[in-house]
Amino acid sequence: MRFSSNEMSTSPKTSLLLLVLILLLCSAPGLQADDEMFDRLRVTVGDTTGTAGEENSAVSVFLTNPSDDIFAFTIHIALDRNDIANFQTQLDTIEVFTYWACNNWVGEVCTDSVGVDDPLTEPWDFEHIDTVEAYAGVFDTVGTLISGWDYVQSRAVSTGDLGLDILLTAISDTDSIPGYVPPLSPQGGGVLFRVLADIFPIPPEQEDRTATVRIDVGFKRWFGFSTPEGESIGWITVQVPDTNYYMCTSPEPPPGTGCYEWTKVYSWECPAEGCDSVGIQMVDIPVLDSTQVSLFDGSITVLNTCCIGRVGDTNNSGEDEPTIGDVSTIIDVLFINNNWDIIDCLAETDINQSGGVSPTPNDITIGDVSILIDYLFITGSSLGLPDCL
Ligand SMILES: [Ca+2]
Ligand SMILES: [Ca+2]
Ligand SMILES: [Ca+2]
Ligand SMILES: [Ca+2]
Repeated sequence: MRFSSNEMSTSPKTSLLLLVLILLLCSAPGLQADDEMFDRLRVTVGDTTGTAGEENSAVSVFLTNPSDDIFAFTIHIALDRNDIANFQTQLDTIEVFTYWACNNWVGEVCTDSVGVDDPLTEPWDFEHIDTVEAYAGVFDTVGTLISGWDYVQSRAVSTGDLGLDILLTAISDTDSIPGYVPPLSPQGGGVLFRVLADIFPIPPEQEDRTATVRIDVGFKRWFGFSTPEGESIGWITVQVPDTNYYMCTSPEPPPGTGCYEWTKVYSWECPAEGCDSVGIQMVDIPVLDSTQVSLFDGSITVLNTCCIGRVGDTNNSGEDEPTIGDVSTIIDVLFINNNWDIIDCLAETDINQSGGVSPTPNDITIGDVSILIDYLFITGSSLGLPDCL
C-alpha cells in the first residue's frame, strides 16, 4: 500500500488506527461468513478428558442458535466404542408424553383418535403423560441454556450395550406443568446440557485411548430442534431415485412372455443374470441441510497418568508421603547418571507440575528437587505438595 506524502505526515497513532480499521474491515465479513451467517444451529459435543477409572466426567453439549427461538429439541449422542467409557444410566420411572389427534368429535368427546409421531411439527389435540420403567441417562442442566425447562428426559436407547448412547428430549413449556417457560432466545453459544460418563480403568499400556462422541442424525426423530411455530430447523426433503427389483413368481405359459404375479425382492436376491424387472421411482427422504445446521462430534480421552494422590513418589515406592529416597532418585537422574529408566512416573516426579498432565524428562529440573527438599527438610509438611493433575 502506498501513502501520499501528505498522508504519511499523519501521526503514528493515526496511522495505527487506520491500519487497525483496514484490518477489521478486511477480516469482518470473512469471519461472519464462516462462523455465523449460514448457520441457524450449531451443535457441538465437547472434548472431555479424564483419568483411568474416573467417575462423573461431564460431557458437555453446546448450542449456538443465532436467529431462532428454540421451543424443544431431541438429540441422540453415542460413543463409537465400548471400551473407553460409558454414560451413566439408572433404572428410572420415565415420563413419556404421547400426543393424539382426534378424528371424530361428538360434542366435547373424541370418539376416535390416532397417535401423532412428531408433535412438534404435526397437529394434535391431546397430550397424555405415560410412565414407563426404563434406563435413563444421568444428565445435568444446572446453569445451562435449558435450566428450568418444563420437561427434560433422557433414555438409554441401546439397552443391549447400556451406556453407549443417550437420547435426550427437552421441551421448554408443556401445558401439563403449571407455569409458562419461554423458549430459548437466540444466543451466541452456551452449554445446552451435560451428561455424566464413567471412564473405565483402562491400563496405561493401552495406546488407543479416545472414543468419539457422535451426534447421530440417522433418524429424523433422533435429531430435531423446533421453533415455537413448529418448524424442525434444517430438515429438508429431497427426492432421490429408489430402485425396486422384481422377480416373476407366476409366468404366463409359453408362448406367452408375460407375468401374472410379481414379487418384490432385494437387489442381492436377484440371480446372476439380473432380476426379471427393475423399476425406478423418486422418493422423498428427509435430510439435514448442512448450510443451516452444523454438527461437531466430541470425544472422551483417557489421560495416561501414573500419578496417584499427590506428587512426590519419584522412586515409585507406592507411598503418598515422600522420603529421602525420592529426593535421591531425582538427584541421581539429574546430576549423576542421567538414567531416566529408574523413574517410572514422570508425573509423580514433576513436583512443580511445570509439564502439566504429561510431563517429559525436560520438565524435571532442579526446581522440582528444591521443592521436595524444602518439604522434607526445611519448611516441612506445611509446605504441602500438589495433587496429581
Ligand atoms: Ca408449563
Ligand atoms: Ca503420589
Ligand atoms: Ca516414594
Ligand atoms: Ca518441573
